[in-house]
Amino acid sequence: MPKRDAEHEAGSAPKRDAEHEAESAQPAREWSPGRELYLSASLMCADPLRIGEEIRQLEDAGVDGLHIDIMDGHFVPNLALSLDLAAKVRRVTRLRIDIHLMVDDPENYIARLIGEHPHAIAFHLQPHVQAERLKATLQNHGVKTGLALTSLAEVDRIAAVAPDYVLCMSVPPGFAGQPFDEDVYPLVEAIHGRYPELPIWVDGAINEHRAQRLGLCGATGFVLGTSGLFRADRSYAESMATFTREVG
Ligand code: S6P
Ligand code: MG
Repeated sequence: MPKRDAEHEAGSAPKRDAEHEAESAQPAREWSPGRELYLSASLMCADPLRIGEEIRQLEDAGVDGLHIDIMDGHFVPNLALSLDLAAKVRRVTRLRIDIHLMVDDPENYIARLIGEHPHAIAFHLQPHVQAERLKATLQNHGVKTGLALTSLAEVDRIAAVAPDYVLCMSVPPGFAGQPFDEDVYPLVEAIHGRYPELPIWVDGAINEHRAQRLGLCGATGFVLGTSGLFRADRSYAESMATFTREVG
């Protein structure tokens, strides 16, 4: 994928429509040239009846990875994609796979997913979760450790886990198609201020306008779902071209 460069510094932002005007005002800082942008397609938003074809189209459109949401119906009141599906997806694509666990017992899920060689697995920290052990398991298998965060109150968890990246939620975990939570802007800024080298990905209701502003706050990765990629008004290729032009 393209890297950010001087073309994308603050001030060269393209015009935006009124709906997004308030959100995209006042960038906090300029792009950091050379930091890799990661655009991952949220597979729970694809058509489950034609998932193989969907993956091929996403590959052709130029996504960097596939984001697989795994839920247990208890940590969040929903079920998304299965362990089985994650394994099968691995066999039909060379794209990076990043898994987002929204489960009570991430250790159990990590044990079952690790053999599929995902690129990364993110989990939400809970009192009973032994993050150090999970991280060691992931590291031993060459899988990046992601820490999922939902609010500023959770930023201190980063020091305890020392993850390879953080996954900042801009919607409450559990469902696609929810409204965007603007509190993610100060969350990303706070993390980037404290840990300037830590990759920050953002998940939930991401469109190109929000991604552009989040990029200025320090985010480098975006999970694309119904707001940015799986849309009726443009193809996957058009969406990716839009993100690359406005964010990349
Ligand atoms: C939510 C999940 C996300 C969604 C994504 C969908 O629990 O972790 O990865 O799949 O937010 O995108 P959108 O644009 O529909 O919110
Ligand atoms: Mg997710």
